[in-house]
Amino acid sequence: MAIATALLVLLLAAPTVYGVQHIVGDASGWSTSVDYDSWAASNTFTVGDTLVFNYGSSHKVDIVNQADFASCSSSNSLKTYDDGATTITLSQPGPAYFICPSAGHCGNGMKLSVNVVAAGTPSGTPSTTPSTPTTPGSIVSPPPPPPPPKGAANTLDMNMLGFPLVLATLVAFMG
Ligand code: CU1
Repeated sequence: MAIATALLVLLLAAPTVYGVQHIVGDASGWSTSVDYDSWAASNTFTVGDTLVFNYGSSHKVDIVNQADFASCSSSNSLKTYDDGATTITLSQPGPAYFICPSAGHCGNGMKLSVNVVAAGTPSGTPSTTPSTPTTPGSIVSPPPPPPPPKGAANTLDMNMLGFPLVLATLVAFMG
């Protein structure tokens, strides 16, 4: 899990040439009794990312508009997939809506809406505030002190532990 998260962070940090693959519902896949609202909330969707729907033969994936998403109607589906392992590329920013058209399934929670952000847009609140202004005369201001070397605290702890040990050893040898 930690490795997966690290990989995801790496992917997100890298220039958005590679889309992130989102497994819808994670291990639960595309099924009833999965909370897709919270699944979507725990993911960030960027243009170029893909959604992977994994499902059994009783299910399908319909791309629908917002109104049909709200009413669980599949009569105007923009697209239907029934291959059991559907990869959909999120090709444009904005909301995207998916439901299962099988009778009663959408009402039982098989509905997913995602908000797709434009590639290159940092997730979270957009920062419109300018960065720290450069003050005139900053040339004469001293450079910031260098950060303490990593592991300095550990070395200190070792010394503090080691000193009594050395003393004890010396005492033992002398006694
Ligand atoms: Cu279904």
